[in-house]
Amino acid sequence: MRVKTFFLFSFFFFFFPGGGPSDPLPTVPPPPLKPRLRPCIIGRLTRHNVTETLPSLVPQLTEVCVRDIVKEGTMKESIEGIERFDSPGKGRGLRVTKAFKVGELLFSCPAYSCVLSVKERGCYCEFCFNRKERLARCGKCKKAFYCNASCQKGDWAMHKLECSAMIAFGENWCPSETVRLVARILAKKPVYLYPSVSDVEDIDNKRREMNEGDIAGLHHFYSKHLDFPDHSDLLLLFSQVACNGFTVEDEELYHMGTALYPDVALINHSCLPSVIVTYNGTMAEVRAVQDMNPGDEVLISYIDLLYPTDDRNDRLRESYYFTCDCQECKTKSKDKVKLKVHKRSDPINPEVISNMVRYGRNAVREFRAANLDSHAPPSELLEICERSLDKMGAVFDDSNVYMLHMMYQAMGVCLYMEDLDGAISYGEKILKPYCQLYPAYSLNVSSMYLKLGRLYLALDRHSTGLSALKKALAIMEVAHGKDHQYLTALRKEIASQK
Ligand SMILES: *[C@@H]1O[C@H](CO)[C@@H](O)[C@H](O)[C@H]1NC(C)=O
Ligand SMILES: *[C@@H]1O[C@H](CO)[C@@H](O)[C@H](O)[C@H]1NC(C)=O
Ligand SMILES: *[C@@H]1O[C@H](CO)[C@@H](O)[C@H](O)[C@H]1NC(C)=O
Ligand SMILES: *[C@@H]1O[C@H](CO)[C@@H](O)[C@H](O)[C@H]1NC(C)=O
Ligand SMILES: CC(=O)N[C@H]1CO[C@H](CO)[C@@H](O)[C@@H]1O
Ligand SMILES: [Zn+2]
Ligand SMILES: [Zn+2]
Ligand SMILES: [Zn+2]
Repeated sequence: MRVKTFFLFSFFFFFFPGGGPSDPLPTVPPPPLKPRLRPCIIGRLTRHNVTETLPSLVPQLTEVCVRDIVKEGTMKESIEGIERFDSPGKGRGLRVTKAFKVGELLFSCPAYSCVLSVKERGCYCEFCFNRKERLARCGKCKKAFYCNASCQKGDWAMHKLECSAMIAFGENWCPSETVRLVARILAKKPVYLYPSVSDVEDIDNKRREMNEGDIAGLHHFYSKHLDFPDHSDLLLLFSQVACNGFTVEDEELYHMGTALYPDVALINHSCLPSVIVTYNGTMAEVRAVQDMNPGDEVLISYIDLLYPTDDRNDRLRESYYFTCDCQECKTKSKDKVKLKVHKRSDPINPEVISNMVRYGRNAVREFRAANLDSHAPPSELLEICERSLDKMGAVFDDSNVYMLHMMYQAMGVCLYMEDLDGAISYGEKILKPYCQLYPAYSLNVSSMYLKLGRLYLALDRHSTGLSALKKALAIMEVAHGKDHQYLTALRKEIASQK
């Protein structure tokens, strides 16, 4: 999945007799309310999954962008100030034809297809992704929530793929989010691209295995409503969605859903991005985070920019099949601070440091594996964090990114366990290095200010809380735009404290 988060490719599926009632448009009963979980439930465990091997996918696959499967997805010539260009060897990209200032909207893009995460049901409308206090739920499955009958109606073409199936499968209804998105794409009957056999054969085994699991899940949960293309087309489609899908996140960076944005998928990667993508309902909005001049390429980051150059490029190769050659990757100017070690009178042996880096990377993986095994109790996750922080702390400074990574995870676990003081103490250590290591307008930084600010307020530390929220607000004005509903809500939150 493009942009920062790695999407969980899960493929549990259980066999259970299918079938179910036919599909009339259900009526909305008086809204049975589900309490709003925000703004302060900030702790949920992360759900990243990563392929560890280097896939040997043919390069064309990244070029064969989602646009090839999505007929309507062609960029409209009418976006003023933006044009497509093809640079030989580098593939396609977008560039600006006029100047844009920091915080200016370059363009917004409706989702070709999107799906709300199962975990977020009841917090957001399934159709427009608006966050509302009182959502009405589907009278039939009682699982999908909407603003009102018109949102429900608007969503029915997609929801009917799942409504009766969820009733029929009950507890056993568990397609992955990728499967759910692919089902929606298929329901829109895009024009398929017919890949040559070699494209599909070059998909590495691990990814192929995941895709096979997802294809089985698709057939299992969606066969009633969909005609499926060939197996090889499906394999390719799943790979394309993996490369081109965007994870939709809220202002605290919690995963809300997954979507396809064909025009945004045209934007190339840089570790020094010129734009940032945020979400307004189901729309993606692209705003400048650097002043841009005519001719400048529009560049976003596909990955988390916290990590040093080698780690970033491992991630890019694993997931997007290319190596970045941006200025930061060439000069590695931030690597040294990112890997900061303790100052000692006798310098630490380089071998000790590189061993510790290896240990740090393993700790990241170990935590991720334990986190994905949803049976691991929070206390065990916290122990992994604390153990690795202890060990790395002998060599690494607190601002070292491997330390920060584990502190960030620990903070997530504390929030999950509602240990607000624990969360604050990790958050306070994280914040300053985040501000130094991330670019000037980073959602990782603004979301950390938000989480901390809300934690302080929850513990009645008003002035500290307010000043953190104001810091978040300043970044979000650039990233989300001054009128975004998150900002309106945040300004209210700030005003209500006075
Ligand atoms: C940065 O933000 C992304 C979500 O956009 C998140 O997945 C990632 O864990 C964050 N990284 C850190 C180190 O906070
Ligand atoms: C995570 O990805 C690996 C493949 O890299 C897969 O085998 C594993 O099942 C995935 N975990 C979950 C929970 O989906
Ligand atoms: C239903 O909710 C949507 C989204 O909030 C809104 O735009 C629309 O006007 C509402 N429709 C009716 C009939 O209330
Ligand atoms: C969000 O989208 C709505 C319409 O869907 C639009 O009126 C509003 O201006 C957008 N907000 C921002 C901050 O772009
Ligand atoms: C989609 C696309 O054009 N990707 C290119 C982005 O830039 C790198 C090099 O910096 C290319 O390798 C990609 O193909
Ligand atoms: Zn709605
Ligand atoms: Zn329903
Ligand atoms: Zn780079």
